[in-house]
Amino acid sequence: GTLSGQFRIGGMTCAACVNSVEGILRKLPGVKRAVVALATSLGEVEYDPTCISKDDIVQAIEDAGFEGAFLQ
Ligand code: 9UX
Repeated sequence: GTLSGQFRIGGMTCAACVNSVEGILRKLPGVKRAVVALATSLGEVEYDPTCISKDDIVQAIEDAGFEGAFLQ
């Protein structure tokens, strides 16, 4: 099955940041869809929890130099 998670992303200051974060997320194994909004600093990811965890997704965001935190 697929789960959906919303997260806050810190450190995005231009549209290229958004493209970068979306590209990173979409390349992760188990991520089916990722959309990120600059204006709200929010993102949504659909993922297969048997392949990847929320913590893994946050770690990938942070490895790229941004701050990531899943919302409840
Ligand atoms: Mo824009 Mo983001 O020049 O890391 S790409 S600030």
